[in-house]
Amino acid sequence: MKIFEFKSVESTQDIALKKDFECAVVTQEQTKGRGRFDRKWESLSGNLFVSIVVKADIADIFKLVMASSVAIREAISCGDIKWPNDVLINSKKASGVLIEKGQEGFYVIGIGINIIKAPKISNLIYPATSLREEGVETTAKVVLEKLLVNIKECLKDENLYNKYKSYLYGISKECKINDVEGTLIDIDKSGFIIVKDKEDNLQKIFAGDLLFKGV
Ligand code: BT5
Repeated sequence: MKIFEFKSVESTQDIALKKDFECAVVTQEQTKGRGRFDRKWESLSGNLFVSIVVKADIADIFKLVMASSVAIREAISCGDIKWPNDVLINSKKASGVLIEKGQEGFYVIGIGINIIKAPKISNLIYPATSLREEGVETTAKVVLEKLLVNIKECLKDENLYNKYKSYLYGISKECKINDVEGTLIDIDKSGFIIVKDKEDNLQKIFAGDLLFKGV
């Protein structure tokens, strides 16, 4: 896979969104890194910022979600996946994923992993952490190499859903998502989370910010 490497860019997503072949765009630093819902992704130099262009269509979205988070989890050998695809270490956020539609027939998986530094942001529900702060010493380059191999393998893995579930954080915990409060029961094969609400109804939810009580 071709890898485009930069020293500093606004966002690797913007470059990758223009590519119409499978490749990866990586940078040492981002000046306008972004998260989901147009939120900011703090991009400190020394951490990993990569956007991977893959052939896919809308029906594959949940597969991309699962493959990216399992690939990250296995590349760093620690942590839990918080639905849909954050990776938390000790309930703190070390990695985030942004999936966007690229050129016709392609999707872009944007991955940020805090390798050596976590940004200091106050009032976060899931405080930021880095691998270094959690006692894992590695480099962006080493994690990137593993990640690219893992993503390819995960996209072909027939056991991906079970692997994803095995790393998933919060089953049976009390949670809140959008305006639904209850207990996280499960996640189905299409990517919906199933929450048992206070009236004991099962609610299926596809998108939103999942929060857990006491975290
Ligand atoms: C994400 O969004 O977690 C997706 C992050 C994707 C970043 C990658 S880096 C390579 C590629 N190029 C880009 O421009 N983006 C992608 P979301 O779930 O919306 O989380 C964003 C929220 O996480 C922010 O509102 C902050 O609360 C928090 N946050 C921001 N920067 C963080 C960091 N470095 N570490 C941990 N939490 C952070």
